[in-house]
Amino acid sequence: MAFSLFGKRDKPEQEPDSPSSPEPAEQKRGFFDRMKQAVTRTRETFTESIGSVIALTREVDETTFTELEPVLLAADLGAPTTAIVLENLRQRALRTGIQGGNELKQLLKAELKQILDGVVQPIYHPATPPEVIMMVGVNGTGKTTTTGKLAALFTAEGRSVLLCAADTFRAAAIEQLEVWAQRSNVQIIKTRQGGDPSAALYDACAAAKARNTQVLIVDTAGRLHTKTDLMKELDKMRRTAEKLVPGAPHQTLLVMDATTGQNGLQQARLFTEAARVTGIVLTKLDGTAKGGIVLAIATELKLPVVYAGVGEKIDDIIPFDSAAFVDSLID
Ligand SMILES: Nc1nc2c(ncn2[C@@H]2O[C@H](COP(=O)(O)OP(=O)(O)OP(=O)(O)O)[C@@H](O)[C@H]2O)c(=O)[nH]1
Ligand SMILES: [Mg+2]
Repeated sequence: MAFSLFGKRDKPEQEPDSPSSPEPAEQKRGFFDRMKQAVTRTRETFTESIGSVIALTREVDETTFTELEPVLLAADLGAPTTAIVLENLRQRALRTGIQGGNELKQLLKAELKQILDGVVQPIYHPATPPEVIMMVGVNGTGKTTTTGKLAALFTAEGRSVLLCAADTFRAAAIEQLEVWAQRSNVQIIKTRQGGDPSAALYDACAAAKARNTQVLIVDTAGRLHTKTDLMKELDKMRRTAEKLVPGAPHQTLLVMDATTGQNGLQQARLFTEAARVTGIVLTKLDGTAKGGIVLAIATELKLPVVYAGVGEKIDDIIPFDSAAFVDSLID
């Protein structure tokens, strides 16, 4: 493959299925290693704190759970999720009659994985292209960067991609997306700054259909869920896409900044209700010790994290995998 999903684009002229393609197992290893690296800060604090709880645990009892509570809260699981995890853990511990701390660690891992798997939904890819993916969220979370990264990721998977610059609001937003389009070597449809984003989207849908492009990724302007006009604008964009492409947008991804923690979660809750979000992209996971927000997203938003952003470079994106995440979080 020209572009090992997580490596550099070193031989762009090669076919996607050329012999240098990483094997799926190798690719999975790559995802795992990158996830492990991204949650280093969370793991270090989490594992250390769990370690000290376990070190004191001769027998798993109520004190163990009381001591575990601040550890989960510190990793940003949030109060409701922490309560759910502890209660389920109590039940599991009772059922299985566990003794030592290491068994408790394994049960905790199983519990966290189950929470994440509980909200996974199969992604619907339409039989007839294009698949339209809308990127939404509050200001500065990483929508444009993620749009660029996804363009490269999908291209590396052998899918054709078109970008739509539907942030006509912020100065230089269109130019920013153009840079990403060049980096991933994909086409872009744009209008002038201040223009109607729905008009740009209309043109992009028409172009994607005419060119038989497989994926159309729409970068929208940052907005607060409280700005009614701006939320209506998103609605208008949805309707425009639907008019040209049946079922579009097929995915609406809310881009959330992991470093904003519980505040971001509150915003996201209101946003998901208003914008019919289908999944979360959690960015800046590399810069936080509060990676536990992934679990709060699952229990409180009932939405899966589908991609994690782990840096500012084009290949700093990982398709989210619950097993890799939990194994990375707890040693
Ligand atoms: N460390 C890190 N930085 C990121 C990540 N994703 C985005 N960023 C940075 O976050 C900043 C904002 O990214 P943008 O992509 O412009 O965010 P946006 O949501 O499009 O912003 P607006 O369009 O203004 O709402 C940039 O400096 C990016 O480099 C990530 O996964 N990790
Ligand atoms: Mg942007």
